[in-house]
Amino acid sequence: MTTERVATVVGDLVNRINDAIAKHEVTYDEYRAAVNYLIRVGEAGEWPLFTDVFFEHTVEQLNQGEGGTIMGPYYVPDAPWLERPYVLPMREDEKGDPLILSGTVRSTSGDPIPGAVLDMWQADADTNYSNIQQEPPPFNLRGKMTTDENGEFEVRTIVPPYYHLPRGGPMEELLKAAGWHDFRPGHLHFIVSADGYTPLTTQLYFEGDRYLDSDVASAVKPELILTLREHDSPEEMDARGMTKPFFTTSHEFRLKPAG
Ligand code: MBD
Ligand code: FE
Repeated sequence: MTTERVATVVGDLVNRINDAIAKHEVTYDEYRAAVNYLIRVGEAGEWPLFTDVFFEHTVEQLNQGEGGTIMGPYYVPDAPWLERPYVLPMREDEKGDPLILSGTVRSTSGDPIPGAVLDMWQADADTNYSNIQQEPPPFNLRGKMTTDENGEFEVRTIVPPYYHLPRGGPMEELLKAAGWHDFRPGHLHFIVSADGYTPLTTQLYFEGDRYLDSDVASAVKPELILTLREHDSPEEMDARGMTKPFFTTSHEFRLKPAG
């Protein structure tokens, strides 16, 4: 970043914070509480959470636009490459309704993209992310896969129920102090990439989720909402080798040519 860019953006940010302080006649006690709070956000390692919840959506809108949304704080590189038929790594007794997500990766002009990479991650049914929270084993519900010669993929996982941010730290403290909830709709995260295309970071949500219209991270877009079909007949379960009722849905990802 150039000196001019830093001075322009940071200067504007500082002015706007000073304006808010003046407008609301912030007291010394409030100022000191705020400074102490910001220090604790850092000590708790919650800066990625804090910034992604409050600000990433604006950066994302400016830089990705339609079909994308925020990455959030819990992406981990080096997730395992999966083998077909794709199943996200999970515990034998993984909680949650089984989900089979199928779909296609296409260019924005509509051509299917064979060999596109989907790097996928999600929380478990208790809102824990592997490699972040203690409970799930490493790389649980994280994996990489590719599209076939028709640009298609299919992966089995679980439907993540609606989600709350990690609790017990400064983020929860602030949301409670403001009387705001800490929920996001249930979601699946993806980075979709292919040679010659700009990688797409996005998330998929589920129709009917109670937090679609009030995501604490402001990251829901209508084109990212999946419709689930339930399959609960013995015939359907047999055909898919499933031992309990499951859901299916599909989605089309669109990548912009690089450049
Ligand atoms: C998440 O899981 C998430 O996806 C976002 C955007 C913010 C906090 C936690
Ligand atoms: Fe998430």
